[in-house]
Amino acid sequence: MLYPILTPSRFLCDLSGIWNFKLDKGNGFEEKWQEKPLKDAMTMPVPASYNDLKEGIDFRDHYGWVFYQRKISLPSAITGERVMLRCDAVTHHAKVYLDGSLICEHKGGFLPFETEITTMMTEGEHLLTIAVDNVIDYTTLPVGGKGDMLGGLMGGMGESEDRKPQNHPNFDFFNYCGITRPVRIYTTPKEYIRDITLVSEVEGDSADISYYVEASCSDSSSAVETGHLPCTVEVFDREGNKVAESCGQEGVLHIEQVHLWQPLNAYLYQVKVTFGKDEYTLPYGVRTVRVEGEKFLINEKPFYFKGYGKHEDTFPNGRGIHLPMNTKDISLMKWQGANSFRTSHYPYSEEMMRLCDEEGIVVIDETTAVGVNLQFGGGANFGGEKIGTFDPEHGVQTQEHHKEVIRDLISRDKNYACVVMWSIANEPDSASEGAYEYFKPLYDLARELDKQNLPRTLVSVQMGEPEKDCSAQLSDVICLNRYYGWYFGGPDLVGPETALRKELDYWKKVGKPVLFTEYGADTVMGFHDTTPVMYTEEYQVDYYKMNNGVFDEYSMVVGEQVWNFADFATSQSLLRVQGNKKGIFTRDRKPKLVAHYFKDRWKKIPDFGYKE
Ligand code: GCB
Repeated sequence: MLYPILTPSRFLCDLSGIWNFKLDKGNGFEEKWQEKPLKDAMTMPVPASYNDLKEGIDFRDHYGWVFYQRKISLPSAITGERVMLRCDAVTHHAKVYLDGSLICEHKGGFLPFETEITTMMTEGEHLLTIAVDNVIDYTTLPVGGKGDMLGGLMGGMGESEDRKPQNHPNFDFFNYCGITRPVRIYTTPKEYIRDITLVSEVEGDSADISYYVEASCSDSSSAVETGHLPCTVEVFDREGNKVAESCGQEGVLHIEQVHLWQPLNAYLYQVKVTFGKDEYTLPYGVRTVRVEGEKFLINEKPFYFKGYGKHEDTFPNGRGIHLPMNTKDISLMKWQGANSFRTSHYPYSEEMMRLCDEEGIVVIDETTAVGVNLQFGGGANFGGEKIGTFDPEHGVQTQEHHKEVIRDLISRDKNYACVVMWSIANEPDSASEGAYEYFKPLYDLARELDKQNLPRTLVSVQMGEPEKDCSAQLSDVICLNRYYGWYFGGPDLVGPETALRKELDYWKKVGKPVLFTEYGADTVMGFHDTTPVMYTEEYQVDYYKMNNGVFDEYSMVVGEQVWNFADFATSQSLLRVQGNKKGIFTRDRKPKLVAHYFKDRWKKIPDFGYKE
């Protein structure tokens, strides 16, 4: 799916601003709120998560639907064009109405969807309503559980009679929701470019970019392929010189003396596609990625990942897009010598992906599959009984939706040079019965859809036995979330060090690259002690020194992504002190002691060839 931009053939209008808003306590659809202006509405900015923007726990933890509404109209200058309404992310389930009629529905809170509104946008004002549901359960991604995921103690309690319905995230981040990324109207000519796919091969100092342009004509609902209009593709370098050109909807663009996209040294070409009257320009970096034995190769050189697991999490935006914070985060990463992050635990905004392409930040792109693990909360997710995550009757029912998410993610992100690996899931129950059968088709799907054949992984949880984890068979890179010295063994660091070595001895035999995608210790900024006790800044430093020392002993460890870049909001629980405090930076991006330790370490570790 193409990112919406303004071009000589495309008009673009951002509907960001203050919308009308109302919580639905259960009567919204019955009273047909979508049909008329909302009564007693409150104000709400779009895009943003709504939860932290008004006061009170009932507002913050609202369960179910909310309604957003505004009027829209179009300038007469665009009459005759195809008009699209695009929502970049609505968390988690959206029903979109125009003048009271349902025009589209979408499940999943972190990927874009769009619908054509050409014929409905007649002259004058129209009422746009977006109803948003935040309910998560065993059919959604992320997964909602039936008890508290952190507390084995609390796990079995589930819903008591006198509790009002509420979400129980089976994951450790606050269930922020609403219209979290821009809503836009854009136009195209009637015959238009529907999608562009680019795949690079590099040989010596030249590159061949294979391209595929999908084009459609919008008159028919079945979007007929059109081969009759001229299609040209031109590539321009940074200075605006044309360096390659081709005709037809499919072909190869040859670039001599190619400038490669390199981590922390990005180079983007502009690929301009013209199809009939339609024109679209895509920034594009040429680079290659592959795994060979124990190595992760970018542009054929062994890369070492230094960086983070992150969240899209700021105050008071929640998960709402925050362009200045994205820019600041990348600046802080560069200050420290970091070169990469994982989009834990959902796809990030397209603006962030474009920024990473520009800035040369390497990205592991993760789906929304977090919580596909019913062993959390002591495994007591079903009336106190333990049930298998992939139990056909009582387990998760997410596989079909999981496929949709993989399809939409690859369709959205396939051309970004920054994306070097697909993460199919975070901490699923991948060592349990049924896991291989659940995941094998998903890995196959990713391989089939991604013409670049990027490596695939799943990020594995410490609870499972490594020997049984299906990621050993399925993943191209073994990604480990490990908490030796925190959840496992803390405050002792000696026993955990031995245990970590023992585990790595096992992975060494598997013969694939190993990447630590999470390790960390909660640390409250300002807590200090001469004896480094848990939660102090000193303990966090010692914890990382121990773990990093062990990683350095193993040649197949190709990177360290710390958990987490910054402190972030979570559901309330006995283990969370106003959120998760494992940040290397605080939520407002002030460095903890350990940020300086990592700066020192990462500045000394080269991006390429660290363990040669
Ligand atoms: C994990 C999860 C992450 C949590 C983290 C923690 O393994 O992947 O979402 O926030 O642990 O801090 O417990």
